[in-house]
Amino acid sequence: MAWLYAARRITVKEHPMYREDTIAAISTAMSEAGIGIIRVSGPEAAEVGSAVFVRPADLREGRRTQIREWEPGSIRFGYITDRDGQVIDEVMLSWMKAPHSYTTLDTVEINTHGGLFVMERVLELVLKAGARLAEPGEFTKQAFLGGRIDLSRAEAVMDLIGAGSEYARRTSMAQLRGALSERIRKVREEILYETAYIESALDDPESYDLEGYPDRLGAILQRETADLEDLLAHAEDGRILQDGIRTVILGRPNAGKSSLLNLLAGEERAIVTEIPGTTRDVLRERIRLGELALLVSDTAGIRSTEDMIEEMGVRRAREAAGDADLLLWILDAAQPLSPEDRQIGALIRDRVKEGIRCIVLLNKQDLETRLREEDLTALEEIRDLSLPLLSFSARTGEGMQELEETIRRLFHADQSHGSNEVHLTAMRHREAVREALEALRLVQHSIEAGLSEDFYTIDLMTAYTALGKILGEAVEDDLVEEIFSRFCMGK
Ligand SMILES: Nc1nc2c(ncn2[C@@H]2O[C@H](COP(=O)(O)OP(=O)(O)OP(=O)(O)O)[C@@H](O)[C@H]2O)c(=O)[nH]1
Ligand SMILES: [Mg+2]
Repeated sequence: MAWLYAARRITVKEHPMYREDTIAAISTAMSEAGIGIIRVSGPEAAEVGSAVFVRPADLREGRRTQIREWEPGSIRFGYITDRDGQVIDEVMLSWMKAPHSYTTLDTVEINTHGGLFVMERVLELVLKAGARLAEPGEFTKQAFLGGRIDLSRAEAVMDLIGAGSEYARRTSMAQLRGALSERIRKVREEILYETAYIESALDDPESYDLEGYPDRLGAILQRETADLEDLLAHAEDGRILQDGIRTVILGRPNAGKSSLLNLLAGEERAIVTEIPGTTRDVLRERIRLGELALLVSDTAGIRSTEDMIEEMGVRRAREAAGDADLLLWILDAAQPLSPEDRQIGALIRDRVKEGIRCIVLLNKQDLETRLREEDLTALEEIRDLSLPLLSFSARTGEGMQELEETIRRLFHADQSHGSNEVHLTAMRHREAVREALEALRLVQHSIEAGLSEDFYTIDLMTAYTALGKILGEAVEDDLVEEIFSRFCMGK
């Protein structure tokens, strides 16, 4: 049966993409630093290491150092020498024996002094000794082909390196440790079990009874589709939180938009004056708010104006609002509502109806206020949207805590804790889940239509294969190449 082959784990040597090469690269940053690491991985790693590295005692006695004889997991001091015996650097060298290494293959790591020239000289010697220069992501690819991690976990390595917030770090780490894989694997195992049951019953009707089975299968599928739908429902939030929430500050001139940006950034990024129309262009800043990352745009205050430059700024503000995940509408609470506020209210309404989230900040609470919450909730343009309203002061920082909490709540950032810490951040994963869902729904239709059991198995296997793509089973080699090529060098 074909599905049995798909379910079997193939080992690295059987994999069509496996190459017997020993590869090497500088794994630390290509800049000056205290240390630099040159990683060598593959069947000849120990021999390549021994060709360039010598321990002090061996050097004195004119012997080569035999790394392969060391205890696995050991790290030793010594010199990197070139062919003429000239010492290039003093290093620490660690030896990890297959399969207990990052790549699952024999691995040597050379900790050199972190000068660019030094690292490159050492790498050059390593390559002369028989290693091939690694491609970007190739060490992680070895780990994948070696069966140590599946594809979703390999992708998480890249996300973890790129993580720009505590939130992103936590979800990538959960995925790296296999949270997503586990959840997907559980669903797949159930599907496989049911398929096997149906096939056995069809082969051997005397030992297996299919009486009442469709109902039982229907109940299982109901639970599974609900589980996958739940994953999809939170996928978009997951992506937004991972990349950083694109946040646009809107409001009429002088409301305090630039002051808010400065408060969030913790420094004076934008010019703040008491003159309305100070900000003309869109200003973007990457900001960390607690565990979240925000990509904040400060915009020109929205009003009708004769000033051509300001008018262009207003147009850009409107455009930015269309391209946001979150709008922060800031109002000057020391002033009563104005026609411009209603204009902005209309703009907000249109965006919110498109699914963009919005928080309203009643700013300047440190002054005597002339604008109350009721005035806003009564505002025709936004009355039925039930937007969160917060009292705020960009001067004193009042309301910052609530702002952070409200953002977390709107993007379900807290649900990534505990059992729900799985987020489908990659488009590739979402498509696979969608495909699987579609197939499982077809099975449900077949059950409802009273079709015979052999109709179920094809769609069940489609769902099984679709979910396997997340783990990297049954994916095209091209896709694997594509995914790893997005990695950085040396990982
Ligand atoms: N008292 C008080 N003043 C504030 C507060 N927030 C902003 N201001 C003042 O309001 C004025 C306008 O602030 P900005 O941040 O420049 O306002 P803006 O919305 O960026 O204005 P434009 O760029 O002109 O659209 C400045 O004088 C700020 O110091 C606040 O919370 N309390
Ligand atoms: Mg401004």
